[in-house]
Order: sequence, then C-alpha cells, then structure tokens
Amino acid sequence: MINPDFPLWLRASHLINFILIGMLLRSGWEILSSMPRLWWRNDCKPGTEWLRFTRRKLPREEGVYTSLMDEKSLSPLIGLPGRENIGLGRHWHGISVMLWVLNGLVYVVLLFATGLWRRIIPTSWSVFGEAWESIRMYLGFRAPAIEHFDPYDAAQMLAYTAVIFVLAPLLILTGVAMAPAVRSRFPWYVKLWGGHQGARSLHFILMVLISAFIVMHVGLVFLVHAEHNVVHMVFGTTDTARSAQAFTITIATVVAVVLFWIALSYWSLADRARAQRFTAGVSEIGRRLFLNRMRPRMGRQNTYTDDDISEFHWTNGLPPTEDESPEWVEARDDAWRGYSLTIGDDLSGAEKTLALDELTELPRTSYVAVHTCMQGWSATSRWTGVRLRDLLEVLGPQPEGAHYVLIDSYGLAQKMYDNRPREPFYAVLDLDTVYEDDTILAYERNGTPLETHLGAPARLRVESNHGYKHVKWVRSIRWIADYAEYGDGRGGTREDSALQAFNGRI
Ligand SMILES: Nc1nc2c(c(=O)[nH]1)N[C@H]1C(S)=C(S)[C@@H](COP(=O)(O)O)O[C@H]1N2
Ligand SMILES: [Mo]
Repeated sequence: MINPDFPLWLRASHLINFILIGMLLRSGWEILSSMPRLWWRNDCKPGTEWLRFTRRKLPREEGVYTSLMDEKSLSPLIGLPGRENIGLGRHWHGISVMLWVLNGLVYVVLLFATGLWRRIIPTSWSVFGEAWESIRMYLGFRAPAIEHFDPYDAAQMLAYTAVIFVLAPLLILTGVAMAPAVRSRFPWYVKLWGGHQGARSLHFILMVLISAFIVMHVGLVFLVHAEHNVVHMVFGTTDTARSAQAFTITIATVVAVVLFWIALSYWSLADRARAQRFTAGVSEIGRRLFLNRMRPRMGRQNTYTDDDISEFHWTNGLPPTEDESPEWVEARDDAWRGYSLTIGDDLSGAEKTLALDELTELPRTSYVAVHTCMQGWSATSRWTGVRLRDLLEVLGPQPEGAHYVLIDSYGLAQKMYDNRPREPFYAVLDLDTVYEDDTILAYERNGTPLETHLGAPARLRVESNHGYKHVKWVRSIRWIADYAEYGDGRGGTREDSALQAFNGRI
C-alpha cells in the first residue's frame, strides 16, 4: 500500500541528496586541507588566522614560504580523493555541486507543485513555542509522542525549513562568491560577503552547521519513533509491520553509499590522469554554462579601490635561482637591463624580443584587483601593465590557425607530476581569455616595480582566473595551434602537475 504523502520522487531525491552531500563534504575537506587555515582578513597575513588545522607556524616574511608547502595530506577514507590532490578535489566538488543543485531544484519545485511544502514550512507563529516544547523533551532524553508528528513535528519543520531555505542557499551563494570569474565581473558581490576570505570562512561555518544538522537528523531518525521513520523513508508507507525490512534496507543502503564514497577516492587515485580528464571534463559543463561568458571589468569598477590594498601578499612559486635561470639572475642583478621578453608565433616561427623599457612604453592599463590562489588565500593589489592583446600586436595580427597563447617563465615548475626533471612553468590561455580587458602583463604593483618574489620584472594577470594561470617571471608569450603538444598536454604546469582544470574561472 503506497501512501501518497511519501511519493517516490521525495524518497529518491532524499537518497540522492545523501550521496551528494557526502561527496561535497569530502571534496570540501580535500580543498580545505590544501590550506588548512581560515581568515577574515583578505590579505591572509600570517598569524591572523581565526582558525587553523595545522601546527605549522607561518613565517612573517613575504616571499619565503609558498602555499604549496602548506598542503596537508588527508586519508582517502576522509577526503575525496585524499593525499594532497586538491585539483581532483576541486573537480569532484564541482561535479557534486552541479548535481546537488539540480537535485535540490527538482525537489523544491515538486515540493511546491504537490503542496507538500505545507508540512515543512511553518505557517503559524505557534511553531516556535511547540518546537521549544519538543526541544525541552529531547534535552530531558524524552521524545514527543507520535501524534505530534504529522508527519513532522514543530522542531523538525523549523530545522528542515532552515536547512533547505537558508543554509543550502547560503552555501551556494558563498561558494559562488569564491569564483574569480564572478568576482572580476561583479566585485560588489564578493565584497558583500566580506571579500574572498569572508565568503570562504562563512562557507566553512555553514558546512559545520549542516554537518551538525546531519548528525542530529540521522541520530533522531533512529532514536525517535524509528519504526515510523524508516518505513516512511524506504517504502513511503505508514505500515510499521514492515519496519524490520525497512531497517535492513536502510543500513544496507548506508553501507553501500559509504563504500561508494570511498571507491570514488580509490578510483581517482588509481589513475589520476584519467580521473582529471573525467572530472574536469564533466565540471566544465558548469563553467561553460555559467562562467565562461562573464568578462572581467576591474578597470571599470569602484568597489575595490586603493583603500583595499593588502598589507601582505602570499606567494606560490619561488624566484628562479642561479641554477634554474642564469640569464634571469644576471638580468635581475643588472637592474633588468639584460631582460628580454619574446613574443612569438609557433605556427610560423616568427618572433620578436622586447626589452623591459620597450614593454613599459606600450599603452598601459591599471586597476585594483583581488588575487586568489585556488588553495584559498587572497590579496588585493593595484596592478599596472600592458594588455596581452596589445602586446601580441607587436608581432602583427592574430595568425591564422592560432587558437591559444602559451606563456612561459624563466622559473621552473616546483615539481613535475612524474618526477622528471623540472621544466619551465607555463600556462595556456584560450582566445576568449587572451582578449579580455583584464588579462595583462604587469610590471608594477601598487605603483612600484614588481617585487622579485611576485614575478619581476613582468608577470601575467588573468583576473577572470585563479592564480595558477598568472605566470611569473615571464620569458615568452607565443601563439600556438593546440596545447596538446606542450608539456603533458593539459595546458599548463598546474594542470599537468596538480591536475587543475585548464579553465581557472572557479
Ligand atoms: N613561474 C611561476 N609562476 C607562477 C607560479 C609558479 O610556481 N611559478 N605559481 C602560480 C600560482 S599557483 C599562484 S597562486 C600565483 C601566486 O602569485 P604570487 O606569488 O605573486 O602571489 O603565481 C602563479 N604563477
Ligand atoms: Mo595558486
């Protein structure tokens, strides 16, 4: 006998939600473990964290400690996938959130379409008094009688309404605020949350709240009138004679889901290149739908101004050493007189070199922008330089057959994916990104020549993307046909070695 009040769609979306929440939590912990510190201050100055999950002390000096050194390894039983794989963790987070939002939308639409919202959303103020009565009973280790559950009691109505209509939307809104594509297009939106660190810290707090809800919710299902709850959840009936059967199915399902979560980790770790292709490929659907069309406009906004400039700036990647690049070290020691930047076209072999003073004579642009490393830190600076599209014109119009631009560095990758000798750090941009207003080669920060650890004498800024696309100590900028022929073929050093997505818009 089917009770229409627990229709199949409701039970199915409940199960799907359970699977996806687990994936979101586990991949979220993987992301957090790559930089296990939380701030309210947007410059993430060492020592000002309000919470940290690491005993490591941060040096106060700028440019000596890279965020990559701060990564912690999680067990694959906890993190998705675990073992310092933030790239894959980010993709899993993306896939899970896309499915979770879709499932949530279907659920909410059906909830209103079927009128079932009435038993969840309170419509009378008396719900607060009744909920307080229930809570007092629970605190005294007693439970309200079954007549109070219709099918939910007042405390449940309040909790479910808060989770579905407050916590979940806030998690989505703070998550979106951390995307550089969103920030560079709508800077006011990020400021609304207290900047990148405000959004990140709130996202964390909301995660804790939703986790606490899950623990309570699951606990109470089994503690308070379990025989009713499990038949509702599994069969949708009120036939308590089937509760033993429902109980068995529930336990078996939970065990299967937990095994599935762990299997995702081991599947990812077994062949990380394959996992990157799959997960970055699927999550690209979301970027394409929502982020790729947003064009950055930091030069035309006044939300972030010189007043927001950070006191401290984190670093990822250390400057080239004498061994790594004698020519860069020599140029540095000679006030950049020997520095040369190559603008090239790999299709025809054409190239031109520019000295630093030729670079600074090109039309300049300047704006205040927030840098975010996908690991979690941020910093605000005024960047001044030449637009990439203007710089490329030095060589002439866009060559026929060129679909990307590759930027490489005098500095080497911190570590190669397969431990082969370290190669120059590089990033590839697609044409949309190349032509954006806020894709520039910067040679000044906060009105003074670029500091050595931040990429002197010139570094890329791609405001619509996370930091891993912003090549420092730039050596050459070249038109290319396809990035598959360079490095490991993923379109950048962080893509190759940390399995990040080619598209760094979130
Ligand atoms: N040459 C080079 N450029 C690089 C890196 C690097 O390791 N080497 N790291 C990238 C990453 S992941 C980030 S977040 C930014 C950090 O920029 P910052 O050190 O100027 O703050 O640089 C990017 N550019
Ligand atoms: Mo980064």
